[in-house]
Amino acid sequence: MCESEHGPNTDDEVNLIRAGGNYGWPHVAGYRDDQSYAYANWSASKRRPVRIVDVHGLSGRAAVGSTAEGERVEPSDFTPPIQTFRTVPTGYDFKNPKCADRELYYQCWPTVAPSSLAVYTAKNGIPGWDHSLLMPSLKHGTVYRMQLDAAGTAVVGEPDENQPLQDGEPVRDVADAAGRPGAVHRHRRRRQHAGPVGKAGREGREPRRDPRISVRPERSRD
Ligand SMILES: [Ca+2]
Repeated sequence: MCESEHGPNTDDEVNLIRAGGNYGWPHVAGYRDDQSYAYANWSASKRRPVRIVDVHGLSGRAAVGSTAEGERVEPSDFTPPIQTFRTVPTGYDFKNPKCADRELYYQCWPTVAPSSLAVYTAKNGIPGWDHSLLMPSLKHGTVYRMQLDAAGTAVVGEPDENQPLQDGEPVRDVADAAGRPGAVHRHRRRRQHAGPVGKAGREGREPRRDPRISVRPERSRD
């Protein structure tokens, strides 16, 4: 069983889940590499109420201190992810000027914001995609594809980021469509779009049936 998860501001990750495994959180994000992440116990804050600590700006850590990834989890007790996304080196500037308006810097953080994960096994489906993991992104309007090895326990090579959909809006879910080899359902909110990955249909048009990609709208939560 595999799962995808958000990182705090870097290191979205995919894990191969096995019983009893320690996957690190909250002491480790991504790999146990001490890059751009250190655990901060916000509940220990005394000098400043947690509610005003600048969590998003990362400047409130002095109020509670922090521990490096290697301090709390031993290598022998840690199961690393089979893939991480957007690991950045220590010293990375998380305050991208593009997101300075109202200081919404988190919108520019490196995370891709995975929304789900699916195993693609359609042997006669999209060429080259058999035996892959598909991970949609809420931030980049695309579906990341990871090629699995023969045993299905490791990712081979680098993820294929595919071409972003034209509208760049969140992709929430993908799934094999039973009886339609190669089809992928892209669940969206309110709108209906259709087309292969990299080509979005026009808003309001009846979804076009495509041998590779089809769409059904996600139920509105409004
Ligand atoms: Ca790490």
